[in-house]
Amino acid sequence: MRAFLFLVVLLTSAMSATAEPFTVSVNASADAFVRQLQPDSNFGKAGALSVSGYDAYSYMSPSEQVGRCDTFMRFPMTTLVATMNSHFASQSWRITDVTLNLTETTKPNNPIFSENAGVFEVRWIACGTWAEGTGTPSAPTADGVCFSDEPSILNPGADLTLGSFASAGSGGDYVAVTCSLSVPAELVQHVKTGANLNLFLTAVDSSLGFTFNSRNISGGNTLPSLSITADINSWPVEGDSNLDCRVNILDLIFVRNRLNQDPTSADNWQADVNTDGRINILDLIYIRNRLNAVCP
Ligand SMILES: [Ca+2]
Ligand SMILES: [Ca+2]
Ligand SMILES: [Ca+2]
Repeated sequence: MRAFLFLVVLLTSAMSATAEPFTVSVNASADAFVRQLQPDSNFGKAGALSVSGYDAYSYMSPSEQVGRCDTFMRFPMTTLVATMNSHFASQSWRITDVTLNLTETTKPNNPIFSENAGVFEVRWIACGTWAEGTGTPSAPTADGVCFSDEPSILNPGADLTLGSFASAGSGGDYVAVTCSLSVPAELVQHVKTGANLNLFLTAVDSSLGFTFNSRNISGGNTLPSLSITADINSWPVEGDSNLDCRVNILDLIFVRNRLNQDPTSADNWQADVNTDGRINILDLIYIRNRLNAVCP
């Protein structure tokens, strides 16, 4: 009997142990920069991407104004979500960190590129229909996204900023620029659907000249990637938002006090009991349908 009890304790502690955070990285499936001074040109096949401000000047030809350049990037989420689902054996996981990994290059091989320290913004955009195109700085095309498309792609009412980040602008070849993005509930929900994630990078500082590797760069250089880290959601019993092993009025109060808050912040994940990336009436209903449940 004593041995049996010991086994039960062992099993219980194994089941309640927190899973280790798990990270999956994906490379971009499309990327392209656009340039204000060549508003109808596409550069989707260039080996570099560029984010520069209006006052940026050419790295190779310092008297030549480069002007504003913005960058579009697309990351596929289908395989990432499948990998997470497989790793965590269910949909019951939460995203704790999203990082954009870029590699600055300080010897861009074309006068269209600039190199100067400054700050840029990373924005998640709702529009996913832009085309990468096949143009290069020496042979621009019209078969993909270009600067004049921006008004039809960007949507201030739906796009969300994910933070601002600094580029050093110098310091040698191939400097890693790691952008730890904010993770709003809308982003979590979007990623979990497996839909592509589309990002837009634009200068905050007008003198910024940030040139970095695109997915098209050759020679074994580091490609742009997005890393997503997730952890398992672990309730002792389904609907037990305050983790006290019983589903009751206290769990409803716990959720009510966090309604519409960001589920990735602090212990708010506990309130998203139906794991859909939002804290709302559906979580209250989820708990109501499980009232009086207790830990097994
Ligand atoms: Ca590209
Ligand atoms: Ca409870
Ligand atoms: Ca929810």
